[in-house]
Amino acid sequence: MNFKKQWINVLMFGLENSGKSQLFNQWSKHKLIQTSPTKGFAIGTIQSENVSVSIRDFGGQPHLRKLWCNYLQSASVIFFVIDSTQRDYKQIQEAKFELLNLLDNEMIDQVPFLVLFNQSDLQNSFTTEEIIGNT
Ligand SMILES: Nc1nc2c(ncn2[C@@H]2O[C@H](COP(=O)(O)OP(=O)(O)OP(=O)(O)O)[C@@H](O)[C@H]2O)c(=O)[nH]1
Ligand SMILES: [Mg+2]
Repeated sequence: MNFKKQWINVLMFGLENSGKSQLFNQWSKHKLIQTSPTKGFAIGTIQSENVSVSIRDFGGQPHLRKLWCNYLQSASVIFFVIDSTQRDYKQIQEAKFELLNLLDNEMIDQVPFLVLFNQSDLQNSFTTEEIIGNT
């Protein structure tokens, strides 16, 4: 049978240090590499016979966040990564602000949107319920 190849564009957003690049490296390069803050975005592709998944890992520093909206039009799926060790209430509020800001954009009304709570291996991490309950 001759299947047409499917193309999927995954966009990864989230505040700086939430762990986007670490996840990106594991998915696209299958290894743990020491990361440094992402400037702009990195791009990687995972290929299978019928599907090609392109992953864009965006920088999350404040001055880079305004660039995110320029790429929403191409999104098939959006991942929003949150550092679940953030004990600082302000940081969680900031993540919530950016997440709601994205969800407000009608360009992604029909786009699946996954929120990933990361760094949960660390002892001082909140549970998902605690984060949702506190914001
Ligand atoms: N323990 C632990 N550390 C993590 C995890 N994910 C990321 N880190 C560490 O957190 C730091 C920041 O990770 P990055 O992946 O560079 O964060 P980022 O979201 O890409 O940051 P920006 O590129 O600035 O937006 C690094 O020192 C990572 O090694 C995790 O799941 N567990
Ligand atoms: Mg990064």
